Amino acid sequence: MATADPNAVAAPPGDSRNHGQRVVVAWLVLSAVATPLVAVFVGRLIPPGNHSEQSTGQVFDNTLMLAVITPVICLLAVFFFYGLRTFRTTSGALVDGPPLRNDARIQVLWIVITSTLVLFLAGFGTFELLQNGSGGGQGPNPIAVPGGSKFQVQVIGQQWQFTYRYPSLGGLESNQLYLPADTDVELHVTSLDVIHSFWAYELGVKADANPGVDNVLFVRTKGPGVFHVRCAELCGLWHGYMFNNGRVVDSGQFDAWASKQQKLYAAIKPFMDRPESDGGAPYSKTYFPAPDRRAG
Ligand SMILES: [Cu+2]
Repeated sequence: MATADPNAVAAPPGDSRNHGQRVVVAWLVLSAVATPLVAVFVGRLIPPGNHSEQSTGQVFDNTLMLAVITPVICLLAVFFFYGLRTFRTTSGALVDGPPLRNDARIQVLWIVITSTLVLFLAGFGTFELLQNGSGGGQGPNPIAVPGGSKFQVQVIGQQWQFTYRYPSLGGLESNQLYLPADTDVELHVTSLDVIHSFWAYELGVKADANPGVDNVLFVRTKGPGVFHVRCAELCGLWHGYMFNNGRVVDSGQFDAWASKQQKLYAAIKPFMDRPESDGGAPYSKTYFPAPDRRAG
């Protein structure tokens, strides 16, 4: 009596020539449906938010990258579930699947698609970086400088807080970062002691705060809102507590805040300042480690 050969290759279900076509059709349909849905509905949820032109630009970049990657995820999903459903063994017997042979068309297609994707993303990322610095600190000599007048704020990191100095408000110092809405802001980020990193999350800007370095970054604020400021560089024991909220406010609110802070600052400044002759630090764009007092 003839017995079944345990090493026999199982015949592929259906017409094996159609598997590739079916996968491609399912993939194209799923991608055509999923990509716009992802771009429209998921894109708006992507960090860092829309408090500045820079952060809006980053949301756009992230949305575009997500849209580009959606067909890739769709292909993986279709391939996985098609394979799972079509080639799943039901007999329970462990047998080898049909032999796989190379297909030059698939290999060429794979190389072309992946190369195109990678080169596109590299080109796109480089373009966006050169266009506006993408919200990063640009060092003391920035290359992507927006035109027009800019509202200047100096950000000084120290263990373990940020101090904000407003040259246009008579050198006012505050531990609150208030910025006027719809304004080009030029931030000068530096440190008194160790390396910190100034990260205004919803504004989409981040710059290292290094002693001895005036790290310039630009941000164009949008409408009023609250944003988070964090130190993003491990800077010592209380690094985890080096955070605060900042505010973008309209011009009336900003002026009210500024005049209130100026009065407060005028009242406490005599107690903060020590003359240079007594070892006090003069106003500077940068500082070096171990000054014997706070900035200002
Ligand atoms: Cu820090």
